[in-house]
Amino acid sequence: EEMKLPDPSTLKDEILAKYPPKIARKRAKSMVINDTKLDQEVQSNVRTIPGIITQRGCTYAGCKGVVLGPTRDIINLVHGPIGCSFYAWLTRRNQTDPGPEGPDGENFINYCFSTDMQDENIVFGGEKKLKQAIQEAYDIFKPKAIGVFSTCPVGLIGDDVHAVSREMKEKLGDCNVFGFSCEGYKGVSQSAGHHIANNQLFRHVVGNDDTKPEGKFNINLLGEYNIGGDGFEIDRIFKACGIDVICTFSGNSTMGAFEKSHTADLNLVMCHRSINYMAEMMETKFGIPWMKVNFIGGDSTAKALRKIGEYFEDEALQAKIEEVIAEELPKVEARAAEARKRTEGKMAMLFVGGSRAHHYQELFKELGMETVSAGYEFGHRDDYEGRKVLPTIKVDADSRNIEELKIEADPERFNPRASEIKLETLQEKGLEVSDYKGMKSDMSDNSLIVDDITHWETEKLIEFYKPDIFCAGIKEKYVVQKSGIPLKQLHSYDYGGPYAGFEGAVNFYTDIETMLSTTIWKKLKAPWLATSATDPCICAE
Ligand code: CFN
Ligand code: HCA
Repeated sequence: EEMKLPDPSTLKDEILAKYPPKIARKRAKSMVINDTKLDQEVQSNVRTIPGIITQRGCTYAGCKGVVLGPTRDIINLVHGPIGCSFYAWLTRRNQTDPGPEGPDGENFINYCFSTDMQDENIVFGGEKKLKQAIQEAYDIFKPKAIGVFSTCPVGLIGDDVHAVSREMKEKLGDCNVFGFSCEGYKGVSQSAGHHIANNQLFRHVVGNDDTKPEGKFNINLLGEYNIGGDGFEIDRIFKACGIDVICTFSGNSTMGAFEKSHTADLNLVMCHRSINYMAEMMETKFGIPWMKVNFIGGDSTAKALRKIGEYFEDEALQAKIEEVIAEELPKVEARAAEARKRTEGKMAMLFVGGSRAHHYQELFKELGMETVSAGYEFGHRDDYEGRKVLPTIKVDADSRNIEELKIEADPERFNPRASEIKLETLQEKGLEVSDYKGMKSDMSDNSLIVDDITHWETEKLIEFYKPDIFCAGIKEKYVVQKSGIPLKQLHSYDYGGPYAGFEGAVNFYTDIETMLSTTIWKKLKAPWLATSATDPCICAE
């Protein structure tokens, strides 16, 4: 049954009271006490207030780390000081397999490529060093492609990574070299980096190979990055259903798969925030419709599969999908029922990225848990309020600095099946085509939605709700645990996973059940609560 949530108005007032008035006015708009009956606006995608501790990352992280990072046969060359590369090296847990060529196939994921800019390059320019680095990477690895990623200093000194890339592409002949103006400071968060990555991938790669696929039901999975092996689990399910994945954007992906991705019949969008741009551009140019899906949670996975079955209007496929669901879902439900003995009625808070703070509420629901408060680091209004708000967004902070590609239809290369199935027909069937329901409508009344949560707000929320589990990232983990609350990382999964699909749900239930069954964090005393230097950090009972 529904849990009745406490009214957090006094909490909100207390939080805002500590800020200078101008800042309080700004933060107030990013903190919304949910009333599902109202069309409330959640301020988002605006600049973080300088001086405030934010969870956010930078534009370079969103472009290089998130979108291009998981592609295994491109060399991602970072033009910048070594720290930008080193501190982003393999931290995101995007997994790869050796691919059909076996262990000798190209996989550069384990490497760290950087121009290692020095003071001298800042003063006299770094283009020469960049050319040398591209040449060196090419000579050693002979890759199909090299992507060049700009870090903050590159934008400040004006190195032209696009001109250098064009020149080197010409010179090398058989290597696709292209650049990204994804300087860290460029947007208000990593979100700007997603947009830049999508634009360049669309411009330089998608559509380069017209080879027709052999499968019967051909899809792309957009916005799935194979963190902790999520993509492998989803692939396993697709395979069991007889659905062919042309390309995943971009978990365990290859340049070859991106090049052919426009031959698919349907785009499935998992993380809308990072990749809606690609879905829109592919629909305009190649006529491929897209649907929002969610493979986090047993029921969501079943629902997504049924949506695909309906799209293809094929009885044999639909029967196969039902068979797979009948085989897999009972195991998931059984594990949830068992775990619920320890999780039922507990409280969760989720402050993560631009989609997981929403998607993972589903898994907590299946565990009988209530999400009392949640928010994105860098979501936009549509991620909270649904796509209906898009036309009313006046200034999209991200897009001010981002080139808008003028995409035109290419009727010659429209996928016949994709363009045959009219969007209106799908909408008539009630399929959420090109439609996206945000976080807000899925949350309870009186839950507190907080965008780009600050450190101060995190502390106050924990004090007020005393949640049973807090979900965030590595920067939050230890601070939260020192206040006695277990923290589940929903970025890296704390070395666990997969959490997507049917097997992923089972893994998640077990991990959460385990975390909620220990009292160790409550026994901790935070160092800042110690009464003397010799006061132990573990309270003896
Ligand atoms: S894998 Fe994705 S699912 S791509 Fe995005 S919005 Fe980040 S890296 Mo961290 S875990 Fe996170 Fe999402 Fe999409 Fe990951 S919630 S913050 S930029 N994200
Ligand atoms: C990023 C990547 C990140 C960081 C995770 C974290 C990821 O934002 O640059 O803060 O723990 O998922 O690896 O979101």
